[in-house]
Amino acid sequence: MTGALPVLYSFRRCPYAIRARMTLRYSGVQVELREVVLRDMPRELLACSPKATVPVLVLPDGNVIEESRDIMQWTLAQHDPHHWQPQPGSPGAAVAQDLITANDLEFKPQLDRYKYAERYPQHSRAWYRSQGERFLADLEQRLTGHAWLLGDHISIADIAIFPFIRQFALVDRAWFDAGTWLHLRHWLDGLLQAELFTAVMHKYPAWRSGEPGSLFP
Ligand SMILES: N[C@@H](CCC(=O)N[C@@H](CS)C(=O)NCC(=O)O)C(=O)O
Repeated sequence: MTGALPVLYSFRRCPYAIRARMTLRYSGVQVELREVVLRDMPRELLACSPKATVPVLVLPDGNVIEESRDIMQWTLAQHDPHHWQPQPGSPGAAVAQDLITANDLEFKPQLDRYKYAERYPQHSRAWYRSQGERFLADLEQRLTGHAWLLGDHISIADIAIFPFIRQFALVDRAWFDAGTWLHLRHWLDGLLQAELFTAVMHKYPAWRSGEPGSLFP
């Protein structure tokens, strides 16, 4: 493995890591992928990112990008062939930022409580689900009459949010399929079937210290 590549510490099923890998694959920026075990984070990762979450991107110059959203931004700044990134200062740019923030700060905690309701006995699973449904309703409205969240063009917002909607739907797919999320379901299923997603879900062996990682994409 060449030492000149950025190193991506990743975990296959982590939604934050999925959106980072999808963006890297789209942009064609090559990295050395190191698949981690969450409960046994490698010391190399902890040395450069003590907060101990994935994904983390370590650049060849030693800079460390510790947030998946920043990894997406950095990657698109390298190469963005189909303009996932809205024009800076455009209304689309503001909407994308707001949607991703709502996803990360409001919807993700609701998703966790819905998914792991037994750990949060204050409310029922259905109650936590109803909290998350408000975000689904917003997305459904945006997708009514448009293929993508910002309009007729796929963007960073679709990819940043998709892995979390996937998880939400997976908690009880029968419930999700029976709901009124016609356009959201279509959007989700399209992305689930896209090569961009299926390819980044390839299973890599857990990385071991001192061994080369895997070339990605
Ligand atoms: N804000 C971070 C969140 C990353 C995150 O929470 N990743 C989870 C996995 S999905 C993690 O590494 N958790 C550490 C653990 O469970 O020990 C980002 O966007 O990258």
